[in-house]
Amino acid sequence: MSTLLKQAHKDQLSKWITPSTRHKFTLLYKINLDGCNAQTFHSYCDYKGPTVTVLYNTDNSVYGGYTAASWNSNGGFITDDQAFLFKLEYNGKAQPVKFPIHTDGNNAIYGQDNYGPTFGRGHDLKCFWETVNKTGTYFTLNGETNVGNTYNMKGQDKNSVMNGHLNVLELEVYSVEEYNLLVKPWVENVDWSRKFEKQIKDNVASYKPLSGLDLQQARILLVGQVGAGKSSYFNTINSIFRGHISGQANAGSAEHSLTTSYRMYEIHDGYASRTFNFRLCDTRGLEEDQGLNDQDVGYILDGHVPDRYNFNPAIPLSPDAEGFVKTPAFSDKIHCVAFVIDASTIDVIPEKVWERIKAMQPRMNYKGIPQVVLLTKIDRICEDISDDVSKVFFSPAMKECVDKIALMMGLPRSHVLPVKNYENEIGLNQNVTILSLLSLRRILNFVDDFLFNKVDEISAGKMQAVKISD
Ligand SMILES: Nc1nc2c(ncn2[C@@H]2O[C@H](COP(=O)(O)OP(=O)(O)OP(=O)(O)O)[C@@H](O)[C@H]2O)c(=O)[nH]1
Ligand SMILES: [Mg+2]
Repeated sequence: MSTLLKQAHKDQLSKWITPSTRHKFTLLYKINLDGCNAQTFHSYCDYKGPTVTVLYNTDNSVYGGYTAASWNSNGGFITDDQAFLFKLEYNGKAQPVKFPIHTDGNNAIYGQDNYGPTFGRGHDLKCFWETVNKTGTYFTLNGETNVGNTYNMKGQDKNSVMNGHLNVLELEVYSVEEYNLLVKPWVENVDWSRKFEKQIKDNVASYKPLSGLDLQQARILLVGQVGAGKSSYFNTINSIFRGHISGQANAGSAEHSLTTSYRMYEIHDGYASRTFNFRLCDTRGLEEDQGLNDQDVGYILDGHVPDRYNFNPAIPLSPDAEGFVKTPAFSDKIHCVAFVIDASTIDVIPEKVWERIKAMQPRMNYKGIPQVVLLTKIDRICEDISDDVSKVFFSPAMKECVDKIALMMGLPRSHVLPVKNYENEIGLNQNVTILSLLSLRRILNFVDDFLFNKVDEISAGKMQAVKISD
């Protein structure tokens, strides 16, 4: 489940709240996740400072209200001369309009335990009260839309903002905080120059796995939730070396995983036949009730799964499957795992998907396989990064996200690698390229750590053998 507030919405709201100031939006409450219940809303949103409530209706209109005051459940009106109602989209088209509160700021919001978010006396926008159950794909909210009482609607009415109804697909409440970019980056020594881009590109292109292990190509496994950006990561790296945007792997949005077969992608040096000494192994996405499971991952880690193996949710992978590699060599195995996690959805990843991710880790730990997190879609969590990817290590929102994921995954922060995949671009961008290659170079360093350990293990084994034969 993802959050619906787009970066363009955040930028617009940010301008309305305080122009020329950056704001961070943190999801507090979401009816599809938490249930549409007034007490639940208050338990998540009371005393949280400024918040924005956003409704997404069945006609693709997006609207809501902002208040700089905290919600409470005391049963009275709250004054706030900064509050406003707004519309962002109407029938799927951007139509941003701010509806400010009348000057005294009285009756801005109403805080009562059995009322959901409620704006204005009368009420201009009372989203719901008590509990509303979902009917089919949407919620028929039981609130009121008597707009124009407390907020200046600038000639608009409930039809031109809310399509005259309260049938919503989603309602989200975000806390809003001002923030500034950090003065000092939290990752240092990253140079965003053309020279550095070339250097790191050469570095990755000339990567060779440690000798003595009969390994030509290191295998990096991409695993993660449906739509996290696994295939897009391969496309991004592939594009960089192709010299233009490429969509070799099928990427996009779908209810279930778009990638259905296991692919061990090679990267070519431009259009030459030479391929690099690593492969990116793309998998089917994890879902609550289907998709890759712990046992499939075990087979992949051990090198049993052939390229292009088609995952069938109805038939679990077994040694009887066609092409199953019965006696895999070390070169068939996985040498580093990259958990691909969408930075913009970390607060709404379903519990079951987390459980699936976490369940894979003990197996990897036991085998000593290094794990990293590729934190994708970072352009969606911070407006500065969306404008300019080189701001990534100056962004407090990004740092907080990295810290959170590191904690959730039980990995050091240095294993969490932010990336912005190529997705809507039509040409390569130096900063996007540098950040992607930084992540890949880190991964290859982790592969080397694993290989060094393997070599140590082999020589320790030989020593042991010599001792025994002595
Ligand atoms: N804004 C943004 N969108 C991204 C990024 N990475 C991927 N996307 C988009 O996210 C959607 C899903 O990406 P995919 O690469 O298909 O995700 P996947 O993990 O391979 O998904 P499945 O194969 O379905 O499990 C696509 O529409 C991508 O364009 C990113 O860094 N930023
Ligand atoms: Mg995919």
